[in-house]
Amino acid sequence: MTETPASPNSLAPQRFPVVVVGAGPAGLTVGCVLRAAGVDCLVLETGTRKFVEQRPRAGVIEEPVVRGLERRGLAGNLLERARRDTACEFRFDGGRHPFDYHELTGGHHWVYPQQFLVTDLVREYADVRGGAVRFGVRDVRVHGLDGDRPSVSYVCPESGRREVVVCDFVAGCDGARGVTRAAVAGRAGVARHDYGIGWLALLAQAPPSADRVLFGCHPDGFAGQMPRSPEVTRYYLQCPPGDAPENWPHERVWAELRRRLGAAGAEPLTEGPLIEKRVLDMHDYVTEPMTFGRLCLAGDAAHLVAPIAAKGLNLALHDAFALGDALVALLLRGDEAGLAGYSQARLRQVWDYQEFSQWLSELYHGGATGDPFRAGTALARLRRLFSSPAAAAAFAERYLGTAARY
Ligand code: RFL
Repeated sequence: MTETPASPNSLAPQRFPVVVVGAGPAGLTVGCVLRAAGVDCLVLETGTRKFVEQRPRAGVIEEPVVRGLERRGLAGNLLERARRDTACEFRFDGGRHPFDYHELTGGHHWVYPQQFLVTDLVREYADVRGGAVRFGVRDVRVHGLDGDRPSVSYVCPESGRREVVVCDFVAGCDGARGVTRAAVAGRAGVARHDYGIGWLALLAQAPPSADRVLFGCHPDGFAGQMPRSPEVTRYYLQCPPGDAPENWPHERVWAELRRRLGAAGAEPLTEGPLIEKRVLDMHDYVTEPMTFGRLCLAGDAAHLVAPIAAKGLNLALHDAFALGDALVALLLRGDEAGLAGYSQARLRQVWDYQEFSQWLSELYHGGATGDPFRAGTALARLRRLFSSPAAAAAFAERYLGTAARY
């Protein structure tokens, strides 16, 4: 546990019931839930407001998450502007295989770029609900998490001075590379899984090539298309882990996408300039438990699920609802049950989604392993989705996040 003493040049400590570290989707949602109940909190963020509002990442949001946002007054813009997706399409064996999950289950997905959601949440938290936030802070440290008066300190970007904030609880929402996860290293159990593959994550300045998510399961590697907005489309290409984006010039990217997403009767891809190009080494981790004394982790700070199943943002928001509600119950009503059960309850869904990600990974990538046995079983897994209604329904409820209560 980090126990750095506050530096001598700090001012008199500020005091907030909750300090939230990180202004991503998880942190801002926790902040909004707290502010709606009248609980004061301070959100600390290393990036600028512009940076967090413009960082493109996820885009596929589950219906139960959207309803959770709506119940907390956080879905106004999303419900007005987001697209509803009712089907996806697998491409394999040279053919198109549409999968209409709406027809099957009545359910749908929402497509709303993460940066739009973060922009909505920042505005709601800071401008509407009057929540305190400091952007651009440096060298954030957490102190005294095992006692009942933890604190968080940071270097103020304007004064260069270390400021100290004393609190009752720290919400660790600072993502995969944050300080709160690091603060419990050595104490937490960390389970990690490496897929041994990379994904070249691309954003193209171009309308979607198809009006639905495409999954290309090809012997040369997986390729995906995820519509984001009428102007911008996300694509993925499986590549070796650690590959360099420079190895993927414009022509090579589009040639591979054409090959791996190609299918009889498919419309040609709508090409455009590539405005983001980065390699993600696909891995997952889970930190157990998710609470340590007065520190509660949420979102990617607690667990990472590779973007294979588009679940990371969804899990982060599920965590944030549960953590925000639990903190409100404890701080306003002295009800400890929610916080006491937070970690165990959240980990059930986290593990369920990790397992789904592994299952889906084999379906996407098995055909490109060079191992004829894995290629055969991956193809069987794909075909079963289109031959067994029970298998199709099981996939749909996990894909849509409607599988079960956790
Ligand atoms: P975030 O979004 O990383 O936010 C953490 C915030 O903390 C700040 N920070 C700190 N602040 C204070 N002190 C420190 N020491 C700090 N260190 C960091 C950071 O600047 C940042 O603002 O975590 P959060 O809130 O847990 O949200 C998690 C999601 O962002 C993530 O799981 C998803 O983006 C994953 N993901 C997807 N998830 C989905 O559910 N559906 C998708 O379609 C989907 N697509 C994706 C994705 C992730 C991707 N990448 C880049 C990994 C597509 C991609 C390409």
